[in-house]
Amino acid sequence: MANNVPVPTYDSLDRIYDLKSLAKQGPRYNSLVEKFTSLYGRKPDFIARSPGRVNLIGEHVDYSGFGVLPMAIERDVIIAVATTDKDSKVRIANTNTKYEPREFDFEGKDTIVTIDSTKHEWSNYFKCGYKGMLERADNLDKPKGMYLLMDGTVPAGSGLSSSAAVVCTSALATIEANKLPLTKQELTEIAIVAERNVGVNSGGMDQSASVFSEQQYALHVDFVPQLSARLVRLPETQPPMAFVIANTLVTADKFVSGPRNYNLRVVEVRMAALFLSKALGLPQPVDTLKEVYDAFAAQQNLTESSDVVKYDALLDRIRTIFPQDSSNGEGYSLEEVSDMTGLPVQTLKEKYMTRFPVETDYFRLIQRTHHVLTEAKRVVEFEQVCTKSPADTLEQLGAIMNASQESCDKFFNCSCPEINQVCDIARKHGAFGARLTGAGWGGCTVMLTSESNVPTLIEAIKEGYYRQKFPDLTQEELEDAVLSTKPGSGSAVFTGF
Ligand code: NG1
Ligand code: MG
Repeated sequence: MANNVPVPTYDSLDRIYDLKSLAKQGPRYNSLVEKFTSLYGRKPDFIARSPGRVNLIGEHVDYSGFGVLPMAIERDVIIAVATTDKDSKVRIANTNTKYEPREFDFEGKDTIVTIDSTKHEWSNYFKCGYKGMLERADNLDKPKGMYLLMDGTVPAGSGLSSSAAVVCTSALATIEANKLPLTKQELTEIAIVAERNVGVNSGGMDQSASVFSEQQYALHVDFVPQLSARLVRLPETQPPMAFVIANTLVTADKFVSGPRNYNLRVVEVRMAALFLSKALGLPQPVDTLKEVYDAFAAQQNLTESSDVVKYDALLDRIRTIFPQDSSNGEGYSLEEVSDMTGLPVQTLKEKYMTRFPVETDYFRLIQRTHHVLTEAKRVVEFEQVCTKSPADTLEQLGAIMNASQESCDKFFNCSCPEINQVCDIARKHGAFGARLTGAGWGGCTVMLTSESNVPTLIEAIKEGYYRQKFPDLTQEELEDAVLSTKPGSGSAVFTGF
């Protein structure tokens, strides 16, 4: 089989794909090429690929303007593509027969293609990438017709960003089919905007991780002053490290429970930023805790100091700055927030609670601020341990992940009993650290362990969690629920088969 592995001859984005991981995927690529050939009666011209991602550290800090540290996982989306000059039709099929084949036409340079975001339709995600790319291609009157076959291994709806993987792959397939001269930076920017066509206000972490990641590296993604990403090498540890991802299978739909969780958190951290800018006497009122952090550092002449020093100074300073609430530590009422920020209740409602619905009696500004600042500091510390790579790297990284989980649970209240249970099992079976990843309130956990302990850890979670709580899962469902992964490489194109 090894000889059959498609050998990448070039990569439109100036990247050489690592042959080791390709060899592992060889049979899957071969099978995709075979299926494609029998479906369309011709061989594909190339295969485009983009992976899913997991966030290693930095939870619920992105919308406060702080950087995060995700990595690509090995699970991915691959699309085999053949092009034609005869028409500008797109025919798309999926190896998973659950997703029926679709066909659509290029609708001209203005519309490109209509996307009905009210329908939960798999091909919409392909259309997003296609449309996003062709909107950029000014002097392309007639795009190539395309024959496509998609194969995805990122479990859908599990917090591993299968959506970004599809959109990035389809955008890449469209670039390559039409030989558009674009960089990875442009691919990422377009994919971020494009995904909004399916009605999700996506932030940028997912697409950046899917496009830019490299094997052995995590990716530090910053959001201000603009989106930027930088590779962070994961150390070669002794024993070698591995990550395990386990889905609690508890679904927390942001659209349903958002008013009490995700959307409310976004509001709480913004209210906290506004209050702190006044209480600290900063030059102007600000909207995010990152702006508070920067302005406070400037005020204290700490601009040249290290991030850790700045975080500690701010955390120390705000320890006594919040007033007592009248609810015994439950949080502030809207009236209290009004007193603290100087904004009338009506203005608060308009500013924070109209665009996205929010339902709550109390706003827990102290706890949320504490989480965000300590978590942002943990991103810095995690990166420092990776760079310095001390003898006890695994223990140190694990401790940071555990501290993140505790903070998410106690201060940000975004964990849930099932996440806590899976993390407990993991720590008892050889995980150095375990935490929720993504928004929380269900969804996935990520744990750090040694490569050799992966089978033991996975078996312990199957036995202690899934077999008790979800005894009816099929083998395939189990394989999608708990999986081991290493930092994988990002978007790439393969040709030459
Ligand atoms: P998930 O649940 O992985 O999609 C969400 C947000 C992220 C970030 C995390 C919490 C979306 C699309 N994603 O991630 O931007 O805020 O929660 O760290 O809303
Ligand atoms: Mg998504």
